[in-house]
Amino acid sequence: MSLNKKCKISASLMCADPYLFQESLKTLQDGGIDYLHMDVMDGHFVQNYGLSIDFCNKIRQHTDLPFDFHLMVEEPQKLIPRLDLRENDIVSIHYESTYYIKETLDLLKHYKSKLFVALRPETPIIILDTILDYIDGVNFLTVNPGFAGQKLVPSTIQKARNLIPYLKERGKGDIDFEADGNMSYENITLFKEIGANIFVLGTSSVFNDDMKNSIQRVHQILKD
Ligand code: S6P
Ligand code: MG
Repeated sequence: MSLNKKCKISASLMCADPYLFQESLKTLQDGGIDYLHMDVMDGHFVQNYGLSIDFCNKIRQHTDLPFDFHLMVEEPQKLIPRLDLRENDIVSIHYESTYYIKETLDLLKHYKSKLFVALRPETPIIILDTILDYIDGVNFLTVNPGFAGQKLVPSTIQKARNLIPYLKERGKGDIDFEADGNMSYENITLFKEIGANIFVLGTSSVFNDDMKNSIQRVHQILKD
């Protein structure tokens, strides 16, 4: 099922080889990706550390691509003012990461970036009820947040199938549906068919020895 939205690619920079970073960034840009996905972690909300804020802000100097921040941190409202946010960026926060969800969404509105709420595999869709009017999209995690290279949690397939009617019934069928985690060519095809329109690409598809051709292969899948 398609929501007739243009499909977009968000490349997960935590999957880049640090040694080849400059080259990989150029390949991604030349390959026509839409966003740079920045996984920011604090070692508490998830048991890992991702890209640092200073690192993300520094990358701004080397690209005009919009950023797609995925904040896997407790109390994201404390960190948001330190991000170099731009108008076309996406920022995802997890529902469970703060008691101040509405205040955090209000804070983000001030920066004019797109506001997404991230759903872990176990987080029920119904939690969106009270915040649907404030968000531009859902970052739908198909793996447990925190690590690249995981396998898709099977129950997320039915959950994704439930998301589209849930949104449409509430008049929100036009908000973005981002699929994040184990987006292999097969899973991109499946989630496109389900209705996702932004695809986070990591080790499962483009971060390999042949990034250029892998990106083209994803473009081909998304345009069919
Ligand atoms: C996981 C994170 C993701 C990963 C992505 C990596 O916590 O939110 O954005 O970077 O899943 O891709 P892959 O293909 O290795 O799962
Ligand atoms: Mg992510």
